[in-house]
Amino acid sequence: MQRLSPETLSTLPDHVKRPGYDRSQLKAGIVHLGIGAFHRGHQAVVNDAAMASSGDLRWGIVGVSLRSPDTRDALQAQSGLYTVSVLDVDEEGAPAEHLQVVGGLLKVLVASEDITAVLEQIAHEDTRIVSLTVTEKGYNREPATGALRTGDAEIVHDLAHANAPRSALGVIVRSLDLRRQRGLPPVTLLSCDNLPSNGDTLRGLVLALAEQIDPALASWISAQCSFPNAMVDRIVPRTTDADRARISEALGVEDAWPVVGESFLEWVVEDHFVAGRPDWHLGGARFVESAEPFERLKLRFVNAPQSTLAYLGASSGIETNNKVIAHAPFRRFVDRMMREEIAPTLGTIPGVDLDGFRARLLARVANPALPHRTQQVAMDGTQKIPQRLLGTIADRLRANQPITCLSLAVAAWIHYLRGGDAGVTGYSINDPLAAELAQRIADGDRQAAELSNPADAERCRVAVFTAYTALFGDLGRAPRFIDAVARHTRTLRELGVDETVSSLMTEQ
Ligand code: CS2
Repeated sequence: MQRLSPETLSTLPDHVKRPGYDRSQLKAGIVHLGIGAFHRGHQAVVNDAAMASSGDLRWGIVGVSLRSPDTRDALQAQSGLYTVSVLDVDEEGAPAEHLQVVGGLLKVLVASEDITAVLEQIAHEDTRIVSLTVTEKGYNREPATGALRTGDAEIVHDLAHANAPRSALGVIVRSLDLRRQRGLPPVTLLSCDNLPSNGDTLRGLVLALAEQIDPALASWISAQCSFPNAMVDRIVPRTTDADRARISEALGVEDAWPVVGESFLEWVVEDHFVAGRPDWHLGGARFVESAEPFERLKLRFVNAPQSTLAYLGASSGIETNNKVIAHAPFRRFVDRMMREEIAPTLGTIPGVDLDGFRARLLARVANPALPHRTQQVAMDGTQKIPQRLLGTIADRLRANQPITCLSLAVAAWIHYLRGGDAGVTGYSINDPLAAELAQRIADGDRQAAELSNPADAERCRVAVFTAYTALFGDLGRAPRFIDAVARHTRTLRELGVDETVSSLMTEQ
């Protein structure tokens, strides 16, 4: 089979949407760090639509992989072209697929192979925006506070070798230094990761690192560059071999790395761009003065339920989130958690009806055409749980409100870390802090072994675990929190996930 490429574009079936502009006229205005599926199925799609509508072609994208050459290797032979498949079900419940070839990606650089090429690309006069989807762990931050983890191996490396950085933060700091030295204008740094106040967080981390390398550089960045906050939302699971085969078959040419996603897409961005920006609103993005309420909505009302379902499912042997939510007690549980315990912490958000939003989220997760693996969502819990669940719990405890369901979500994570239900096997914990987590669990078990009363022993296990301050902050020492979590971890271990959730739902 021939490859998807500029030469084979004209052979694609009519129903496949193609770039609506002349690719040869594109300039590389955007450098994107973390060229994974999410960026290719979200920002790049909006960017393509904006360029096609406005005719402003200064916004081609140069993608950067910090480590793995896989995306570059797959897309090089396709000149950066790839397919986005939108998978939904039609009115009769049958799967419906819409294919679109995205043209805005010019090339992919691999930082671990050629760091100079990456730094020079950002320090190029055409570059105006550096955007990022490097996942939560790519920010080298303390989970509870968002501060720079100065002891992190990558950061230690980048402080010693500022000219040849490995971390995203190090790449940004060094390339901004080159721009400053060359008298080039500043750029906008745009985080598109699921972090609270992601722009402010990125700014704080970049400045903290720059300050240690050269305080004058830190002042330049602080005065010249902007870091808008942004909320991003689209379910984009990892592409499977079956997706590759099906999409290539439909195209009539081989696409080595297409991306699959739902039709839902949200992008709410603060309009603070120091070097211009594409007309992304023409592609469905919204520009606002403050993204904060939308970010909170996303983390607490989309990501928290997704993580909760993933831990319930992964620890009871269910492979994908759509199957977890198809189980009635799990669905009722997450619905109740959202309605009773999360929604009241969200306040009023302009233009958002929380009941409608909740129903739509549950339907999005249930989409059978787009299975999202529980293990994929469950990974990197230390990097996700604080902003997805713990902030909400802390807010509720401050207001003296119940945390019955939220504490079960945290307990489900702990249950998952401990190996899940009896009989569930075959997964390992994928988390940058996995060793620390395992150590805390072992310490808790050892201390609990001294206690004869099972309730005291369970409380002890949980208290040792949640005393991990870098993750739980002060919340980890709050007796109400420890008691609530311990009640659930014990039931989960003794009865398993299904019975724990089912009995909670009949209890109320
Ligand atoms: C998911 C997200 O993998 C995960 O942790 O919760 O990727 C989620 O699907 C997106 O944030 C939805 O916008």
